[in-house]
Order: sequence, then structure tokens, then C-alpha cells
Amino acid sequence: MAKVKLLQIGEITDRMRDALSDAFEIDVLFDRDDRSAFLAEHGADYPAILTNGHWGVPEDVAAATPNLKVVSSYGVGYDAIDADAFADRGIKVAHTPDVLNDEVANTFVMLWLAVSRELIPSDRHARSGNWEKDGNYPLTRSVQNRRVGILGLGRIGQTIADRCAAFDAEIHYHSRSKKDVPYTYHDSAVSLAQAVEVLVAITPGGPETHHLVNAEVLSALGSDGLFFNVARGSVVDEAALVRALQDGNIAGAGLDVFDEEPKIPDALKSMDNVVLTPHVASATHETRQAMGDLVVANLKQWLDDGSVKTPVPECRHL
Ligand code: NAP
Ligand code: 8YV
Repeated sequence: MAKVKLLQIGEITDRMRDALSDAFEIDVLFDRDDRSAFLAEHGADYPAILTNGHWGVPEDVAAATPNLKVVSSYGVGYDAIDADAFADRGIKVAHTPDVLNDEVANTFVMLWLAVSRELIPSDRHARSGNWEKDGNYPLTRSVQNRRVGILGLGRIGQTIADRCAAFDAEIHYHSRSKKDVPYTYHDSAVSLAQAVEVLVAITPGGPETHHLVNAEVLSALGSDGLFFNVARGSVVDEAALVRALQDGNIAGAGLDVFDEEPKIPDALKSMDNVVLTPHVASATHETRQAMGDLVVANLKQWLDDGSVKTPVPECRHL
């Protein structure tokens, strides 16, 4: 049987390529110099696209693929994919929910511990010889018994809440809707920030959540408050965050995502009370393998019966 043509936008693993190559002929778009000419000449040949949460499906690709039927994305967040427009065209968009909940929640815990217990400066104190020279590292703040605010109590937000139980946290949250959970609901991000000592953003990105965490929210969090972002850079007003840290309006931050990745403002890089990771919340061998397997499963199921295993909500009716 002839292989089905698959346009690959983001990078994929060898395991994904191996699993797909018996049924799909994979053409790589992202490193082509002749992108426009290639899309103009061949775009109509592709019924399937494989991408990721970072690259999504750019407008030029969406416009150049009139025969597209399925998009399978390596990641749960799909703010870089216009899912409504694809749904209108009858195109199924699939993503990778649930398989990364644990890893992203673990990354939040790692950042929280690192910021609260000053892991990076403390490590520097140990290995620089300052311990011998200047004596003990100063006391730090415990993560135990804190009021933690989860902005976005979805799949990952709930997993973060589960992790926080180990630290005897009192959980507060804000989502679009109130849930049947034993945590305190707040009807706004400001109210949530006011009530807690630790605030973690884990909503989707995109226009609806753009700058949901702004100067007012950070000021409500207060000078002892810690802010964490494992969601998307767009969820926080990065300039307001830098100002809040510089002015001591919040005590520290742990950030995995940024406005203009892979660029990070120099001001953030220079702060000792900030821990930065380069968008790696799901980036372990184990979790990326599970995500890759789901990307493949979505494409293979589509090949078998025209459906996908894990469609984004906008495409569930298709
Ligand atoms: P999810 O299950 O859809 O949960 C999203 C939560 O955000 C829901 O509780 C939703 O509220 C809430 N929300 C959506 N829009 C909101 C708004 N305007 N105001 C307040 N709350 C809002 O998604 P998930 O699987 O947990 O993933 C969440 C996001 O994490 C992804 O979209 C992605 O951007 C990010 N992520 C980042 C990494 C990383 O590498 N750093 C890895 C994985 C995921 P309702 O429940 O009321 O609808
Ligand atoms: C990936 C993510 O790093 O799932 C998401 O939404 O942000 C991450 O797991 C991203 O999709 C790029 O592959």
C-alpha cells in the first residue's frame, strides 16, 4: 500500500520516526531554506501534519495545505494551533494530555523547593569554598504548611494539588469553573493571589489567559510571595514580573516558560531569588517517550478509522 504523506514541522525522536515510517512518508519542513516555494508546490499533497506545542501550525502552512485531514501535536498545550479554524475545516487536531501530568507537577515541586530552599546559591556557597571562609549558609524558608494557589485546576493543576498534599499545603485555586474538590475556590486571579503564599500558573496559553498574572496579581501575592510559571510565557506580564522582583513586591520566582523563548530577559538571569529552566517541564526520557507514543497512536488511529485517540476539545465533535 502506498505510504501516506506526513509533513513534519517540529523535531521528532528516532522512536517516533521508526514507528511511523512503515505507514507514512515523512517530509521535514522546519529546516528547509525554500519553505515558501516548497509549500506552494507540495502543500496540497499532505493530509497529515506532525508538529509540537512550540511551532504549532503556522498560518502559511495551514493556508498551503488544502487537503489536510489531521494534525498530531507533541505536547498538551496547543495555543500555537488555531484549533477552531481547523475544526471549521473538518480537520482533526490531536494533542498529548495526561501522559505528562506527573512530570510537569514534579517540575513545579523542583522549582518550588529550589527557590524556597535557595538551592542554587546554596550549592554555590558549598562549592565555592565560601562555607569554609564565611561559615554556614543563612537559613531558608520551608515549603511545609504553605497556602498554595493553583491558577488553572485542570489535569496538571490537580496533579500539582496532589503533590502539595505531601507538604501539608492548604490549596486554593482559580479556574474558569468551580470544581467539586476540597479546595478553596477564588473567582479571580487577584483574589487567589491575595489568599496564598505560593502561586503557580498552569493554564493554557493564548488570548484568553494573556497576562492573567499582571502587576495587580503580583502585588496581591505580596512581598513574601513566590510565583511559579510552568504554563506558557504569555500567561504572565513578564515586564511586570521583573519589576515586582526588582522592587521586592514578591520574594522570588521559578520559571520554566518565557514570553520570547528561547530568549530570557537579562534582568531575570541576574536574580538570585529566581530559578530558571528552559521549558523542560515534560522533558524526561520517560515522559517524552510516552508523549511520542501518543502522537504516533493518534496518527495510526486516524489512518485506521479516521478518528484520533486524544482530540483537542474543539475537534471532539468531528
Ligand atoms: P487542562 O486540563 O485543560 O487545564 C487547564 C486549566 O486552566 C483548567 O482548569 C481551565 O479551567 C483553566 N483555564 C483555562 N482558561 C482559563 C482562564 N481564562 N482563566 C482561568 N483559568 C483558565 O490543561 P492541562 O493538561 O492541565 O495543561 C495546562 C497547560 O499547561 C497546557 O495548556 C500548557 O500550556 C501547559 N504545559 C506546559 C508544559 C511545560 O513544558 N512547561 C508542559 C505541559 C503543559 P476550567 O477547568 O474551568 O476549564
Ligand atoms: C512541550 C509543553 O515541551 O505539552 C506542552 O504543552 O509545553 C511541553 O510538553 C512542548 O509541547 C514542545 O514540544
